[in-house]
Amino acid sequence: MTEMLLKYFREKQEKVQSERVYDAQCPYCSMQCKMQLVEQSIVTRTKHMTIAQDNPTSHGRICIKGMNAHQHALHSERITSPLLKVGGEFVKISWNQAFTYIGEKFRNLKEKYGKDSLSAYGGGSLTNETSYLLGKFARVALQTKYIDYNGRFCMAAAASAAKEALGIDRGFTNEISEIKEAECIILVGTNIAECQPTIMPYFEEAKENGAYIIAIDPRSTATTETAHLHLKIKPGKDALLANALLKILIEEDLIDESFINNRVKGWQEVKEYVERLSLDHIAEETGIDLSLIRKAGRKFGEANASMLFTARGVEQQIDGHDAVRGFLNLLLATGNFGKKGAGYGAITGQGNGQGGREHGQKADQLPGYRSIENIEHRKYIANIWGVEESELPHKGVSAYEMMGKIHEGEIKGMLLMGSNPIVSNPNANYVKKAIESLEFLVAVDMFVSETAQLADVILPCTSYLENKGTLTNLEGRVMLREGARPAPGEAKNDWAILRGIARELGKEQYFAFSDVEEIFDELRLASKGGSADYYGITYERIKSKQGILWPCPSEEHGGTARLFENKFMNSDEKAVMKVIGHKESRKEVVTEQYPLYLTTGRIMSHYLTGVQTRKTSALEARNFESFIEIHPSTAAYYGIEDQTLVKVRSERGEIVVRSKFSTAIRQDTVFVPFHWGEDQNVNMLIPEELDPICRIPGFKLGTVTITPIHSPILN
Ligand SMILES: Nc1nc2c(c(=O)[nH]1)N[C@H]1C(S)=C(S)[C@@H](COP(=O)(O)OP(=O)(O)OC[C@H]3O[C@@H](n4cnc5c(=O)[nH]c(N)nc54)[C@H](O)[C@@H]3O)O[C@H]1N2
Ligand SMILES: Nc1nc2c(c(=O)[nH]1)N[C@H]1C(S)=C(S)[C@@H](COP(=O)(O)OP(=O)(O)OC[C@H]3O[C@@H](n4cnc5c(=O)[nH]c(N)nc54)[C@H](O)[C@@H]3O)O[C@H]1N2
Ligand code: SF4
Ligand SMILES: [Mo]
Repeated sequence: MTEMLLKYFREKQEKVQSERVYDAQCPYCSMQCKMQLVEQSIVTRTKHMTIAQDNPTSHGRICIKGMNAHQHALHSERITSPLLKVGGEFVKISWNQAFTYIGEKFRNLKEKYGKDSLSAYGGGSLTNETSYLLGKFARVALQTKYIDYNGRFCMAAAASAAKEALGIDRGFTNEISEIKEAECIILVGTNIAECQPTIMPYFEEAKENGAYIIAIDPRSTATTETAHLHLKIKPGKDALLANALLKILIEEDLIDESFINNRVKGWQEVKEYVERLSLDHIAEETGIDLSLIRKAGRKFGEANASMLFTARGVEQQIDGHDAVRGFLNLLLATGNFGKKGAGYGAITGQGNGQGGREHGQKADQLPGYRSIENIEHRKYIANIWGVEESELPHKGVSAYEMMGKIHEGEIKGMLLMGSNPIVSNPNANYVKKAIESLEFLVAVDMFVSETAQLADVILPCTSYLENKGTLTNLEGRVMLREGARPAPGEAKNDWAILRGIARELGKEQYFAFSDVEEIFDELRLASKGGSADYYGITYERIKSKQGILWPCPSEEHGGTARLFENKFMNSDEKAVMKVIGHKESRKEVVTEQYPLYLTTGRIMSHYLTGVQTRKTSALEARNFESFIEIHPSTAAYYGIEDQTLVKVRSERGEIVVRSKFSTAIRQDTVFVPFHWGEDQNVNMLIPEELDPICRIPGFKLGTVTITPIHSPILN
């Protein structure tokens, strides 16, 4: 009887079940894996699952974050109507009320303190269309010079290094499929196995084809474990190591003289400089055995085609620009550009980290990677926007420096879109005070993040499932995200929110877009002739070709798979080498009071400040709190046991996290991820110094002391 009943119900279930499938693209890392959300209604219940879709970059792969991404987008804590803070509590208001109130506040601040009292702060999760519009919104609607974004913390060093050395910053100089053609690959400060997991098969294939892989990281990670050689460097010493490798290439006669003579400037100075350096001294300073450095240099130089990839381990340093230049010197000296299986890749971080830095959210940039200080560039963009060149503001300051401008009283109001700065900025206590002291803060988010909690108004935006637009992946491939699911409640697309506020500021005519594709068409024009030229890319073409690699200057152009085959992009078509001197003095060094190096980064299951992944039960179940990775011998010295609470203190603040013993880390170094806020926010410990060239903070190097917390209840 029971079986019959079950059969009856099963059959009935199948009858009433309905299924909807939404095409999607992962909201997280720069691989931008294609996927589908399957929504099944079964009697009274709706079930969701994410499945992978084939595409030229991720080939039908997704990782654990992608697989569970829908959990945050469908979460009950999504904000579904505008919220106004009244007496310390958020109350729901209508969009009309919100826009009117924001317009009034921004206008008042402008009248009282001037245009530059307003600011915009963006992020690399925003689509190209929103990034473009946010840049235009700051310059045309707010009319302020103060705009920057979280990409300043992410790609600034690699971007500025590639731009100066090679004349263009496209992340990867080659299509991703060329990785398998390389004979030697150096991975510097990148943990791709946890941070871009679906890229790993490319490296595995390269290995199967005989490639030799070298990883440079102070920790053993899932990535270094796949390498043939791991150089376990002391944090912050990468620039020195790059010079040592170059000296070895010279000593071993592995330099490509003809490539240098024809295509590179600055070689003599660099050569003379590194020849004077002592390899023994560098080995001691970097903490790496000289024989291993020599082996790495030989393998790299002897290969017919070598590739080198950098990520935040080497870039998020106060000499990040120079350190990347040091590694670019190696590729230039060996002629490893413009041919199959040879080239450079800055492994982009956020989903639209690449496109987000090309279209004008950066303080000194206009769309198409144009410069806001170049008169021709200003005129071109002013013309597209229909304003006078003289009306365009000049460059502002970098993201962290905006916090200084708030403290100084120069910035009074901010529109925050797609970032959680009180958790992601260095020197986080100072940053929290800055945000708290703003006269008016509007946060546009899906959730009440730690920073949104401090806002006067929170505006609900749509998620990756609901917001259509283009994003540019780590190869430079412009992809179209469908965003076809209806928005929950009254949530709006970011670009529509900008249009609504612009209207209140009397600038409606500049933002009168009725559809996201119209914004893209304006972006195409604005980028035309710029170094990030998207002019030839249309929604139709993206759909039919599954993404197009920029530069793509005309609709007849197929996109650019490999850069620099015949020329570099600097005006004289040559690449530029740079002498990397060592001004170590600005970096923190361990002292008796703060005897350990602190480095920070990521783990597989969480994303950035965790606002989205901490709302994802499948991920939260894996790691629900932060930790400190520490060598057991170091822990023993401080009387710390495994899995116990530890106070970690720097000159700027302190946090409490749980110990996690690992022999994989250097004994002089501890590692803490940055996915948690409040008393686990590791950025309260991170110094405020910035790289003088690209203004990236040194997230990868602080000095701390640690003490056990002997609490029988807590432990
Ligand atoms: N799971 C997950 N994936 C992500 C993200 C995430 O939050 N979680 N974020 C995305 C974003 S925005 C970014 S920017 C990327 C970041 O991607 P990665 O840069 O690969 O990630 P990190 O963990 O920050 O740092 C990489 C490695 O640098 C090492 N490192 C630390 N100090 C040094 C040093 O001084 N020298 C060298 N050579 N190495 C050092 C760390 O031990 C770490 O293993 O990941 C993207 N993907
Ligand atoms: N110690 C340390 N600090 C670091 C780093 C490190 O390695 N170590 N890495 C740095 C790096 S590389 C990065 S990229 C930054 C990132 O740090 P943040 O800029 O703070 O990035 P998220 O945590 O992703 O915050 C994004 C916020 O935007 C919301 N959001 C997501 N998608 C959208 C959208 O489409 N529209 C809108 N309006 N909102 C959206 C999310 O809900 C979330 O609240 O952190 C930096 N900070
Ligand atoms: S987090 Fe990155 S690798 Fe994982 S599914 Fe998303 S885009 Fe792909
Ligand atoms: Mo990033």
